[in-house]
Amino acid sequence: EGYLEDGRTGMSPSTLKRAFLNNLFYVQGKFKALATPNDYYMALAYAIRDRLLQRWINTAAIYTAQGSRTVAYFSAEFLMGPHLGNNLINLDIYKDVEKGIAEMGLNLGELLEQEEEPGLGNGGLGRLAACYLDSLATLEIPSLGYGIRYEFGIFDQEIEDGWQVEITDKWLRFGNPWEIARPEWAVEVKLGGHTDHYVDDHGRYRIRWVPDQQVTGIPYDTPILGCQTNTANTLRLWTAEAPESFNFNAFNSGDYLGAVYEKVVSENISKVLYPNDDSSQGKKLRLTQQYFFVSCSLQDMIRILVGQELPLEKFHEKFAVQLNDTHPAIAVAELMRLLIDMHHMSWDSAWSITQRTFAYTNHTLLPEALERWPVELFGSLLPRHLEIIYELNDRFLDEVRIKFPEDDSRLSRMSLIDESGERYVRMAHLACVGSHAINGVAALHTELLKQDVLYDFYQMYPGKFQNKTNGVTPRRFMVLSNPALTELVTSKIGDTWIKNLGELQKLEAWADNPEFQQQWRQIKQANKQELAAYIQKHNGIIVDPNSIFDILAKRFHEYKRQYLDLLHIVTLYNRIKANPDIEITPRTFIFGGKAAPGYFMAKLIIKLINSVADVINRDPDVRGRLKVVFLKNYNVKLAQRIYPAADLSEQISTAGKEASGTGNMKFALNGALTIGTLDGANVEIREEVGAENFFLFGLTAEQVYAKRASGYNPMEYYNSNAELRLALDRIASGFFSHGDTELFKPLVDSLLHHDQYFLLADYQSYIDCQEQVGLAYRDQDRWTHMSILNAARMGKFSSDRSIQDYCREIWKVEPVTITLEN
Ligand code: 26W
Repeated sequence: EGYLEDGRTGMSPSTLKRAFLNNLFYVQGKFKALATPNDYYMALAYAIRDRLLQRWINTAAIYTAQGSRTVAYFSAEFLMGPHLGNNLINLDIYKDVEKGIAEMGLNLGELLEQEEEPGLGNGGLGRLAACYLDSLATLEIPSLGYGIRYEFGIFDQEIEDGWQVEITDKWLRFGNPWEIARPEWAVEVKLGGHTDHYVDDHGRYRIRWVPDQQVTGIPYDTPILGCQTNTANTLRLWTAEAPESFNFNAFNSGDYLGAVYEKVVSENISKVLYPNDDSSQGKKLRLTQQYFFVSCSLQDMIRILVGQELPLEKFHEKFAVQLNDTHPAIAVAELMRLLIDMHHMSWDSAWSITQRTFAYTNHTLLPEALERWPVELFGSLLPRHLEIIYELNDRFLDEVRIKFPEDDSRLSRMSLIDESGERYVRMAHLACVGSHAINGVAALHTELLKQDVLYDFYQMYPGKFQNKTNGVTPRRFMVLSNPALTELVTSKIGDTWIKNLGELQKLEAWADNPEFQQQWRQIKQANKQELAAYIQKHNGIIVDPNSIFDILAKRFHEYKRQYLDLLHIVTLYNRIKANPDIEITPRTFIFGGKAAPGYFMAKLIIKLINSVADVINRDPDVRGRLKVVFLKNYNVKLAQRIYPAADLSEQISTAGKEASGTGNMKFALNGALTIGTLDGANVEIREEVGAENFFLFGLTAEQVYAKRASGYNPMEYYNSNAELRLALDRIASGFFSHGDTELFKPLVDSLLHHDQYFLLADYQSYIDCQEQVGLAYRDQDRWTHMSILNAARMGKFSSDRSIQDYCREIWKVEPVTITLEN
């Protein structure tokens, strides 16, 4: 009594309230009559940031004092989503804050809406990195995320006349309360120029890189708080600036504009995220971005090592570096350069350290997404690295020759340099050679890597290959986004499932309990109503919360087959037109996702969805039984609204194409049933939930390969399947395009003449399976039973499980407990 909690660390409701009002006055310079929603958001964010700082500083102090072994997660993308709500959950003060905010006449939900999300990623790969940071902190693993602080993240998607329009994402416009700049830890990065071979003062042969440009990397740190622990790790993102002094000469000689131009060129490096998640286009700026953040990060790690008075020979003992796809794979050559040229280590010692430092995760089987850089371009930006890669390649190919004598075609297949036409540096090969572990992101994907994409490397180094099935964080994708379901679950099995998702299995005991079933249904219904309100507000479409919410939300790509979903919709519509009284389970089809700005076919599919929606939603014959909705600007914020409201999760990629998928896990965790192919992690989801609780259709990966090999002819399916023919003819006829028969011709033709992704081969199986979905939904008890079992059996797909596997089998790193000294 009479004791006043510290205003910056105290967690009682009254202290939090005082901190909030203090910030409103002294940080935002406002009082309630003048405050905007953003002022309130900022005031709360700064109050929460203070609580994070206390944990962050204690964490850093303990890691430094103990010299802890540390994971460095290198990723060109971190798709974090809004921080405030997640931090409230992980601090375990969400409810208290919600109440305190309400007592001041405000609404926490509205404040949370203010946060501009850091969309520093394209999709699955970037979001996976964010889930992994959450799990690393929750599991108390010393770790750093290293990446790029893009000034503009993934574009905002607008829809105009049914077409996608891209708008720059100015996420830093109102400031970012979650980051702290650390200019005192800036590093210099060289670019371009040439190398210089010389003999030093001690008569030793040395190589010097003489660059023609230099940029400064400034680190910006964001604390990453674990759930119900004091651990707060760091996400360190680099911004590129012109070095203070670099063009001082030009400046002094009167070339003011020249000097300013240099500054602009430097700052371009961290300006914008490349919005492609499908093809590698060999753009020099992209390689510059990759090299920039990798060089900054490795130099930063050497600074940390030296600061802890550890010798460079211990680099791999101090750090485990994970390469998130090949985007940071240049790190293999950069660490070699730093150790050899800058720190005078021998080649063999440097190589041993390098290989023991890195591990590589592959995220894609699409050949067009494998990164390769024209040798010319590569050498003009990184002349020294090209020399190092040539030397690595000579030594590597000697190893291959010893293991596989007299096999020239193998040598050319495995070479770090593709010499079949124009010469390229193959980044996946560099990553494989420079790493001690290589992993795929789902069991099937890892098998396909071993049998196909990385077959030669598997033969060469079978011991390097491992599987690490992806996972998602239940904190953001359940506790934060689905509070009602969280409360129901906790009321039955306690709350330890939040950090130990396997415990959800205890829900199985309730799967047939009528009262529990009813509560489960009511929550889904309420979540659907909320999404329905969002749809009405943003699309002006009224949807029926009693209909099946059938949702496909992910990046647009032909292999993900949004178009197949559309063929089902058009088929149902055709049935209604042919027989208006037909019995049909009412459905609301919801789509969300962005297309790469240069991906014509993906953008045309978005246009087709919106065109079909315009017709179906208006047609009185449909009598509201079908609705089609395209939600614009699918991002983490919107995803958090979508998963809790889904009945049916569409995971319909061509088997053998989707490496894992992670949305599939988030939907099922929130009680959606999956209709899906045997692709990526769907295979394992089905294994876990049981075949009887999963709607399976389509060819297997093996059948797809066999069909391709024996000559696939989509026209045969068109000719022999009347409903399919009718659906395609409707689209081709201009029915959905005001009579324009040209607009969607590229889409129809691509199916009839190529159908690279086997939509027509899978069409009938999909339609039949959807029929089963409709029937199952009519039996609400059965559906609810399946829904409960789906959620109850998601334990495997927590990112905590994934991270534990990485820690034990790749990183060999242990937790460090953080205590709060003050
Ligand atoms: C070079 C252009 C480029 C950019 C990004 C090519 C490829 C990518 C990523 C690898 C695309 C991506 O996000 N892949 C997804 O990674 C997820 C996390 O492992 C998987 O769940 C998805 O199946 C995979 O498509």
